[in-house]
Amino acid sequence: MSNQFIVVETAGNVRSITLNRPEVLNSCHSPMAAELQAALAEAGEDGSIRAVLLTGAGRAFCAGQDLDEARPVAGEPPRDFAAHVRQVYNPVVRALRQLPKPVIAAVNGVAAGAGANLALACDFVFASSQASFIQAFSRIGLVPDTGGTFFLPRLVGLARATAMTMLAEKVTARQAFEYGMIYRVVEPDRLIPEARDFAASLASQATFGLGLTKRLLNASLVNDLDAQLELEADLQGAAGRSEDYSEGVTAFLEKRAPTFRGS
Ligand code: LHQ
Repeated sequence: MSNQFIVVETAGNVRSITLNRPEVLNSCHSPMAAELQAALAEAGEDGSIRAVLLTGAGRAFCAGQDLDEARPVAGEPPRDFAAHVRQVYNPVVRALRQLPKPVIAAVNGVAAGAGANLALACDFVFASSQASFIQAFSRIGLVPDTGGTFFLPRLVGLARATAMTMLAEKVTARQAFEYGMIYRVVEPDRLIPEARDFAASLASQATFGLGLTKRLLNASLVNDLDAQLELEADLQGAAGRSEDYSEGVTAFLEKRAPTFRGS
């Protein structure tokens, strides 16, 4: 599929997706969201892809919903934002979390509203030291979406999540790192090279097991201990039947580096 609002590239086993509407800070309108949904689905289906990198073109990562698309129109009833969130944002969050391979966000600049929460739904968040995260929703009378009220309290605790969502203050990349919201802060010119190297390195790991680990971590956010122990047992069973386990343990015993195929 040819894309107008995102750029999709493949290098080795890594699929890069770049949000590409820099003139509006990569804010998300329905056509861009449709392209993103399709690109994530393709990355999931393509067995040669073993890590995904998500970033933004220009000076921003993503400024959330394109407010021009969402503006009220005089004389017309209010837009159905519930339907919009279900069609546009929820599928993207589900795709990011259900993709059985790691997703790395390289947050190159401001990430606001749904754009901030898009980043937080990824497995690893690298951020430029000049990036920032703004739960901008309350500034315009809306509530957080795109999984923000699920991930943020779990990442930073209820007190900080309350302040971020109700006050909509800018959180710098360094603060985000200190709060445990993101994985790494990188100098701006090193962001993409480091995130790419990291993604390539992850893509050479035991991808099948990483996918199962992601399932476990997802489930841990809602399961009780017994349910989680059961799931760990089930998925360890699956991991133990994988080619990667066979290779990993053989390589260990032969005192050599493993060559994982990701299955
Ligand atoms: C934009 C946007 C934008 C359009 C910058 N839209 N043009 C779900 C369901 C349904 C409806 C609503 O929303 C949602 C989920 C959400 O995401 S709600 C939250 C939506 N996002 C925001 O409220 C953030 C709005 N943007 C900002 O507050 C600022 O632009 C930030 C803080 C991100 C960056 O500020 P600056 O660095 O000062 O840049 P700027 O404001 O000058 O923006 C540059 C251009 O980008 C500008 O256009 P212009 O033609 O003047 O150069 C902005 O209008 C445009 N832009 N965000 N979301």
